[in-house]
Order: sequence, then structure tokens, then C-alpha cells
Amino acid sequence: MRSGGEYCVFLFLLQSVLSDPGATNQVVLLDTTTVLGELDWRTYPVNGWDAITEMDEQNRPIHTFQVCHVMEPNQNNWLRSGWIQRQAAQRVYVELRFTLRDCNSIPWVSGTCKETFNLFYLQTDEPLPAGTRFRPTDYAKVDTIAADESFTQTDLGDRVLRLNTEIREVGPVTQKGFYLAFQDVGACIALVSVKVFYKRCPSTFRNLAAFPDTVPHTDSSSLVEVRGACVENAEERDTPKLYCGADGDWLVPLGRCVCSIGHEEMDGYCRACKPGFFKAFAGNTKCSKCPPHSSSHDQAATICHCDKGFYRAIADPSTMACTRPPSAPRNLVSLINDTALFLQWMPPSDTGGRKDITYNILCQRCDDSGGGVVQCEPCEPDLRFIPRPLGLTSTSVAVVDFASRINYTFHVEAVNGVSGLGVAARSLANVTINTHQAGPSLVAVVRKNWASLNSIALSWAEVENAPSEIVDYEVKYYEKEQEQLSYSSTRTRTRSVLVTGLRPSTVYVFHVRARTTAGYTAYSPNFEFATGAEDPDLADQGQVLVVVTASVGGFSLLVILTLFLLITGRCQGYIKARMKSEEKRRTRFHSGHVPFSGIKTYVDPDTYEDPTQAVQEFTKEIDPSYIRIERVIGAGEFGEVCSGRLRLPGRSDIAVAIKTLKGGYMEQQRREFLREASIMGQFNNPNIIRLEGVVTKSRPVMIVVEYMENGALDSFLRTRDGQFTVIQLVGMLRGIAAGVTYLSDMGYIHRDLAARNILVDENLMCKVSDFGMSRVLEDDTEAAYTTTVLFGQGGKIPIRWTAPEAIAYGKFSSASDAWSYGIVMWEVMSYGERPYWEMSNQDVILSIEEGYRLPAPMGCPVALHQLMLHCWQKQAGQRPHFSDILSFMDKLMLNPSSLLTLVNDVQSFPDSPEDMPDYPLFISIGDWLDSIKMSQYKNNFLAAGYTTLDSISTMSTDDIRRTGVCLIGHQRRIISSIQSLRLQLHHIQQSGFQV
Ligand code: ACK
Repeated sequence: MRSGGEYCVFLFLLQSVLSDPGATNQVVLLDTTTVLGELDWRTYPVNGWDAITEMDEQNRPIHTFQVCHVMEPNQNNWLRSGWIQRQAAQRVYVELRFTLRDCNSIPWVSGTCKETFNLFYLQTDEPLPAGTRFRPTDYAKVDTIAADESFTQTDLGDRVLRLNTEIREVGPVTQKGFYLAFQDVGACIALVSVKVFYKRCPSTFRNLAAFPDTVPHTDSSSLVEVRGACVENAEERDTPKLYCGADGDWLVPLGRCVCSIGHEEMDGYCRACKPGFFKAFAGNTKCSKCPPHSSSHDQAATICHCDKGFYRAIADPSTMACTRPPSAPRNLVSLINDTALFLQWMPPSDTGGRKDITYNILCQRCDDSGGGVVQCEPCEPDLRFIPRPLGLTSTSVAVVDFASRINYTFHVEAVNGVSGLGVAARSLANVTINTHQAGPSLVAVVRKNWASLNSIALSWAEVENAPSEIVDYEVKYYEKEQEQLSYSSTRTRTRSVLVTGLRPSTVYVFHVRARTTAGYTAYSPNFEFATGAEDPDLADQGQVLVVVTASVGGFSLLVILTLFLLITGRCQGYIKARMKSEEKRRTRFHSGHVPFSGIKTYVDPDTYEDPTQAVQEFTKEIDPSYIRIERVIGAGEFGEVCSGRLRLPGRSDIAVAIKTLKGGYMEQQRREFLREASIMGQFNNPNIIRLEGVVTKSRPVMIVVEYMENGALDSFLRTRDGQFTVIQLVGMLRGIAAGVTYLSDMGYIHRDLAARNILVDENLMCKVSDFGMSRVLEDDTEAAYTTTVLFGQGGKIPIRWTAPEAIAYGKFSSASDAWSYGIVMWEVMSYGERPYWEMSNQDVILSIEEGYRLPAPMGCPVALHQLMLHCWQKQAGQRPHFSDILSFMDKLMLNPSSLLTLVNDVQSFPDSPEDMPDYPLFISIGDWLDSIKMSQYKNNFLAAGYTTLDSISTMSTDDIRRTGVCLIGHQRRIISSIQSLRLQLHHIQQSGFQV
């Protein structure tokens, strides 16, 4: 049963089969649509299946097999393929495309027509010899194949042919080849194509590794693990692996390869870095451009070589620019006094591109050995350099223990991490100093006029024929026992001096020298004098006078105190017990605040023999069950600071801060901790932090104070830069002034006034806190003299906040608190900027001594800066009293127009900018902006023509605004950095001018 129409349909179907490109994860063992010659398939009996070969348009053969003996019963027609080689296959698939006629569509065949056929196979290691008889029983059945679709009749009576595709798995096949056989039992079939294939995972590249073609396991549930090989110029990180699944898909990629040094990944391969680029480490990064002053000429460079004259230190990373040794230090100047010789210089103009510059001092001593021959030799080994001669990171050094009348030549060498790597000459700056004094001593004898417990009055006469142009005298002194470990000096224009701040019963060594217009003369010989002893019998006349005065003063204080205690009725039976303490205290009240009747006076807890008595007297014990600790808000000196609630019986609960004393404390620590409470407990003022009470009878020991929602003033302002009006800031300062006025009226000296010790509540009200530092001072009615301690600042004095006389010789007073208040004003007006920025403490002391004062912060009213400067008067007596500061603040707030005049521009120093040397700290505008984290404005500065640090030195706020820095906080940061630079410069200049 064949018709020409059906053949056309076959042709069409076959074309669509041919155009199927096939999947890449299949290996085809046979495809009848691609066999060009005869197929050589056999049929049994010969008239059963019919092989028909037609040609398509491209003249390619189309092999089809048909059978359609539907009218005859008992059909058993076989079609057998040729021998198909198995190759690597383990599981073989057979894809059949065929049409099958629906028996209903054929009349008169109901008993004989079938709608299925059977697929069989036979494995052999070799093709069966020609002429082998066909034995159906040799073949194993794979499946009975039925059609999904068949011929169907349309409404118009046309028959529509449907092509069926069926795939069957054959096997497992283990022999070298096999035959397929198709059994027809009476159906009408056209077998259009037969494709035999097996599946495999095709070779692939993943994660820079190559994976070969892989045949899946026969067991479809297990995967084949395949290890990949890294592509060329790549190396394994973790073993690269893939798994081949039964369907020929790659699964679960593991591990990877990365491109080796000198290579980068590109489209799944590792490509060599181009010249001018390098890659120093294996990895999936790209090649990098050679850093400045280096180059690579070949492909696949792993490092860029430094250009001539540039180097890389051993520890420098290969990504860092090549650098070179620095140029010589600049502006080396020297300054000599009798015991120390100072060298100071500026960093080299060319740092070589590095930040690790250090300086070495090399010293030679040169003597004129006569006849104009100068002989130089290394300096004495016992010459001392402070802090050290080599590896200096700062730009100054002091030299002591030098011999007099010698020419010393100092070479200051600038070195960096690549110095010595090339053949470049050493970068030296030289200076020669002669340690000659400007003439012999003009003071032969120094006399003691009188001495008290703490002071000695001296006078001297000049030698005969002394030159008239004496500028002043310098008196140097130190404790004899201490030798010269630390010494003090003071100056006077007259031939006498009163040296104060000395220790009782102590021998001091004094010597005096004159300063003439030609320089210092040599010192007088040493003279030793002792201060008075505590025992009045041993005192000389002057001491007796002082002690009597002190006793009278102390007595009147005692009377006032006694009256006060009697009037208030407190501790009546207690006066006697405290008489001993009173004895001790009577000379300890601050002289500037003699309390008058009716005003409560601060009592120093240290004057109590038993400090727990002071705690009992001035604080209230709280039952810990009334306290609820909620969270930790900070770390105090003695333990954590927490916030919480306090509910006292009959009172509503309030927010409190709770300072705790951490476990394992020593008794001394407990006393120190509670000392603050017994100070705080004496105060009652809205601008002083209020003590609610203490817990001492159970653990942990606690101090409970009112809670201040906004915490410490310094950090509070830093996080709200530029957010307050000037009036609000003045309001804060007014509050602090009110608090300190109260303290000073009580006779209490705070000693540690600083924004960090002021707390701020939710209404911006400021309250003074931190009473840990305070001690009542020695009563000293003598006038203060300026003394300078050159080396070694002992103790824990907050240098930047502390008045010079307090630093130099411990003279704390309400006037030194006024100095600190001025610094707090500056902190407030600059929103928490660090006073004197990053200057070292030593430089701060020297700058203050030289007369430098902090410039006005940006946007600060002139009136406020004037008040700051007033607080920073060198003479403590000239500083304003707190009551004056308070009324000044009140006036400002009542008359806000007085705050309208602002100090907007950078303060100018007396010297013109042309006279200024280059800025020492940074190399370029870019570096400078990086250092203050304002890098984003580099282009603004450059575009506006500011290319050197010289050029920014005179910039005003308006100039900065004009460069396009719009944010007020950023303007502030930049302007204060310029001020800081100018300050350091000024400091260097001042030192230079003294030479
Ligand atoms: O800046 P702060 O939040 O404010 O961090 C410190 C921290 O405890 C350690 O001293 C905070 N602090 C101290 N006393 C109080 C208080 N009375 N109210 C609120 N915070 C306080 C301080």
C-alpha cells in the first residue's frame, strides 16, 4: 500500500529531520538521514518491508522503510539494520521517526490490521558473516512501539499525516557492536528515520580549566567526577572539578584556576600583561599599570622596574611608586644657651615621594690647631642628643654636655627608606656652632637675702666695669639632691629676684648669668641656699615672718569656720574630733577666695583623717534597690558609667547616670572614687552636675548623679558641627561660666575645665562635672614668676587646657581655671576642634611662651575671641574673674547685635607671607587635602589656581567658598587646617629668629 502523496509527505518530514542540528551532548552512531550510499538493511521475508530510496532537492538520498500488509493475517515481517559499532557508548538510545496508519481509517481490515511494531537488538563483537541465516530468536526485545499520532481524517475528508518520534534506550551494550531489528505484525508503517546515539558530556572550559569529553556512567543515578586541567598560564587554586550527569550535562563546578603572575584573564584564557603593565600575584585580578617612576618593556611583566635614580625599598609593595632619597633638610638653624644647644630645621623640599623621612645628626668638632690649619674629628662620645642622634622623626634636637669654646659642626642628614640604595650623594645640611660665651661672667657673688618655706630672695652685684648694655639676667636653679635632672630658670631685669614655688627644707643650687646685646655671658659660680624648715625654731628671720603671717591668716579662717559650723548647727559635737584636721587644713584654703560669713565654703575631703567621714558628711547613702541600671553608656576612670532610673520613696523616679567602681579595687581606689562624690555633694547649683547619692554599703560601689541626655560637650558638638546659632553657643558658655563662678565663689579650683568634662542635658543646658582632678593648693601669697621646665613634664596635666604657670610650677588658681575656660570657649566656638590641633604638647608650651594664642575659630564673634584672649593673659592677675565673665556673657545675650562682628578670615601673623618659608608638613595640595580627608576638593583647588601650599596660606573663608566648597563643616575643617599650618610655621619662624 503506497501512494505518491504519502511519499511527498515523507519527503517533507525528512527535510525537517535533516535540518535538526542535533544536540552537542550526543554522539551519533547511526543516522539514516545522513547516510549517502546504500543502507544495506535486510528484510525477512524479502517481500515484507519495502526499502525506498528517493532523492531530495540537493540530491541527497532519503531512506525510508515501509510495510503495509494490513489485509493479510499472520504477518511477521522483519527489517534488520546493518552492524552498528558501539564505540564508547554504554547506554545507547534509538530515536525512531515514523508514521503509522490508524486501522479505523482503512476499510475491511478489522481482523488483520495492527497499530504497533516491535524493536529488537542483537549484540555481537563482529558483523555476522554474509549469508548468516536470520533467526528471530537470537534478538532481544527492546519494546513494542505504538504511535502517539496516526493518520486522521479532517472534516474536509483529507487525511493528515502525523509524524511520531519515539526514543528507546537499548542495552547496556557491552560488545563491540549490535544490530537493530524491527518486527511488523500487520501494521501500516513508514519508518522515516532511525538515529542511534549515546550521550556524553562534551569537552568544555570552566573557571580557567579544561575538561575532556566524558561518557556518563551506565548507572544514571551516579555522576562521573572529572578533574580539569588549568589552561595555559593559569595555576590551580582549588582542584577544579566538574561532574558529568547521565544526560550529558556538566554539573556542580568546584575549585578553580587563576591566571599566573604576568597574566590576566580574558575570555576564559590567561593573556600576557601588555608592556607598561604588570601583575605581581597570581589571581583573578587584571594587570595594573606600572606605578609612577617605573616601567615594563616586555609582555607578561611581573614587576615594573624603577626608572633611573628611583628605587624600591625591600618592604615597599610592587604597587607603590618608585621613590628616591630626599633632598637635604632646609633652613637648619641653631640656638645655644648655657647647657643646651638646639638644632632645628625644616623637612626637605623633595621628600623623594616617601613619608618615612627620618634625620640623623652627625657631629664633628673642629679645632684650629694653629697656622690656620683646622683639624676635625668626631665629637666626644659623651655628647648627648635629646631625644637621640639617629632616626629622628621630628625636626629638632637638643644637644647637651658639650664643651665650651669649641667649634662644633653638625650635619643633619635626611634619609628615607631608599637612601643608600643608589649612588646619590648624602642629603646633608650643615651648621657650625661655636660654644663661646659672649664674654666672662659678669656676676661674681650671689647672696641670699632671706628665705621662707617655699621661696628664696636673691641679689647680686655686677663685677666692676661691667658693660652697660645688659639686657637682663637669667637665674638658673635646681634641687641639689636632684642634680641637673630637671632645672628651672627665671629672668629679671634687676639685680635681685624672688624665686618661689620651692620645697621647704631643701637645698637649691643657683647660678646667674647676664644677657648682653652680644649674647649670654658665662654663668656665675654655683651658690647653694636652703629654703626654710617647717620647724619655726630652725627658721630664719624671713621664715618666721611668713609663718606668723600664715598662722594669723589660718587662725582667722579657723574662727570663721568654727562660727560657721556652730551657726549651721552641723556636726556640733564633732568640732573637737576634727580639730586635728582643721590644723592641717588651716593653711590650705585658697587665698584668692577668703570666704565671708554666710557663704558656704568648699571643704577638701583630703583634710579628713578618715575620708569615709567626708563621704558620710557630704553624700547621701542610697539603698541599691531604689536604683535600676538600664544600660552602659561609657567607661569612666574607675569602671563603667551606666544610665538608669532612681526611685526614692515618696518621690517619682528620675533618670540618673551611675558611675560604678569595678570589682577587685584597692582601698586607695575606693577612696579616690568616692572622693569625687564627697566634692560633688558639697555643691548645689543648676550648672554643676547634681549628686543624687552613693552606694557604699553594698557592691558595686556607685555614685549616682543626674542624667544628662546629650552626654559630654566635646563629642556632642563634634556630631552637630555648624548646627547651632551663635546665641545658642553663647548660652552654653554662659551656663559653664555660671557653674565655674559658683565653684570659684566656693573656693574650689577645678583644674580640669575642658569641654569633655562638661555635660549637656536635653535642653542644651551645660553643667560642670568631673571633680576627680581637684586638690586645694598650697597657700602661696607670693607673686608668681615665670619659670620654664625644659624637659620632662611630669604629672598628668592636661597641657592644652592648662595655664602656663600651672604647668610650669603647679600654681593652680581660679585664674588658671579662667585660662582653661578660655580654651573651653574656643572648643565650643569651633564645635569640638582639638585645641592647637595636632601640635605636640611641647610645641604648645613653647608657642604659648612665645606669645602665640589660638586664633578665632571660623564664624566666631570678635567679642568672644577678645574674651578668650583676655583669659589667656600671661599674667594670671590680669585674667578676668569668673563673675566678670558671667556678666559679660549675660550682656552678650541681652545684646545679640554685639555678636554680629565675626572674625571670618584667617588671622594674619605680623610677618608678611612673602617672608614665610615653604610649608613643612605636606608636599602637595593633594597630600594636604588627603590628610584632612577633604580629597574631594582637589580639583576645585587646582582649578582655582591653588597649586602650592604657599598659595593657600592667605586664603580666607570667602576664598575657600569661591573654590566651590559649599558645606559649612568642610569650610570649617579646611580653614582650621590652614590655621594649624600657619601656627606651626609661626612657631618654626619664631625659633629661627632667636638665633
Ligand atoms: O560623651 P558621653 O556620652 O558622656 O560619654 C561619657 C561617658 O559617660 C563616660 O564618662 C557619659 N556620662 C558621664 N556622666 C553622665 C551623666 N551624668 N549623664 C549622661 N552621660 C554621662 C559621658
